[in-house]
Amino acid sequence: MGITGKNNSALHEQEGIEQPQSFNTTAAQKLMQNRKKKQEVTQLFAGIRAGDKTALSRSITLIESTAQHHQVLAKKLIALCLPYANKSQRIGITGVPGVGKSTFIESFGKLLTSKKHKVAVLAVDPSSTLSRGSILGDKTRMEELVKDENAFIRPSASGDSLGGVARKTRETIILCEAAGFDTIIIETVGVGQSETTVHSMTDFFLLLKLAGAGDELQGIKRGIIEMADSIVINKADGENVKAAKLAKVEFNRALHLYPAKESNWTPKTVTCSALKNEGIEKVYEIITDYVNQTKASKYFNHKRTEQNKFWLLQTIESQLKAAFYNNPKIKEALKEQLDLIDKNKTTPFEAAEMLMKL
Ligand SMILES: Nc1nc2c(ncn2[C@@H]2O[C@H](COP(=O)(O)OP(=O)(O)OP(=O)(O)O)[C@@H](O)[C@H]2O)c(=O)[nH]1
Ligand SMILES: [Mg+2]
Repeated sequence: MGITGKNNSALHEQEGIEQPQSFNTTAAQKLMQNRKKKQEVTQLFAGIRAGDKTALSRSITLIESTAQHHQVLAKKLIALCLPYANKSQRIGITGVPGVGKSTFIESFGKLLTSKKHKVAVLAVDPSSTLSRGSILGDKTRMEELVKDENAFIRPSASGDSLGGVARKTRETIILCEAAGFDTIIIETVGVGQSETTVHSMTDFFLLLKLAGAGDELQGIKRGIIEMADSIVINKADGENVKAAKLAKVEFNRALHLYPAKESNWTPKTVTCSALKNEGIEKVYEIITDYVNQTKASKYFNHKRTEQNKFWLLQTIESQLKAAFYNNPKIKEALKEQLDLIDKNKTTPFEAAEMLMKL
């Protein structure tokens, strides 16, 4: 064994030196652990600021963890990142399964990186089991973007509630922005409630559509069209081109029936082929126009402030709810009250009042 050999090293400690009795080992261990944790957060933060994608991934995993000690670290990390957040454009993309969201994001993302943007792609998918499946799909459909050094793709946060997934996604946005990503794309499947959630955390909301046979407006929830800042009719290629153009005209006509938006922005309908990489540049122009226009009118920041207020209330609501239902006293009393309702011995209002007083 050479000079670096374990036993010859100057750092090697002799065995058999006992700890003094008065020394509090658990306190010392705790101190060491805390120091280590602090170091971990500092290192992750430094990595994020350096744009290191591995550090970013690890940080997001920390955020997604439900372990109490991870959440403490995650909070510290987010606090460090916050001053560097907010400097991005956040784009929400929705559309029914198979419309081509992932394919579109691949083409659009490549266009963005070719224009020197740094792109982070996140997904909101409330159904955790489904999202596990689509991770594989997305990685193969975003083959080029995955390899792009200026792109970062993170599959859906899984969670048991949309609220939980939403919180994680909002925190992930902050981390990505602190890591220097200037465009955040958030994909969600256009079924259920997740579109509303994504809409409430993005600046620009894009609805991907297909040109269908017959009534173009069938099967689209009115609310989603109202939210859209742009409707992009995808798969406008081959035999589909004609139908897509027709759909574009119909949507444009339909959009005029809606009241003017608070942003003063008139939603634009265009056609594209994500697969053939056609019409993508036009979408980029529309989004750039939107950002310029709303920044000039100050609506851009106004909307973000409103979103923050919304999320503040949302967070309070969910925390109050959790605190209420997790309270052991409430749990027991609630059981009793439900039982009383079964026996027709109380009314829901009386029971609720009684529980709230607790
Ligand atoms: N012809 C044509 N096919 C396309 C186009 N865009 C996507 N596709 C195809 O449509 C299928 C679905 O595309 P995806 O990008 O996975 O769709 P998605 O909306 O992400 O689907 P989910 O993640 O399941 O919701 C794939 O087979 C794509 O190759 C397009 O512009 N033209
Ligand atoms: Mg997809």
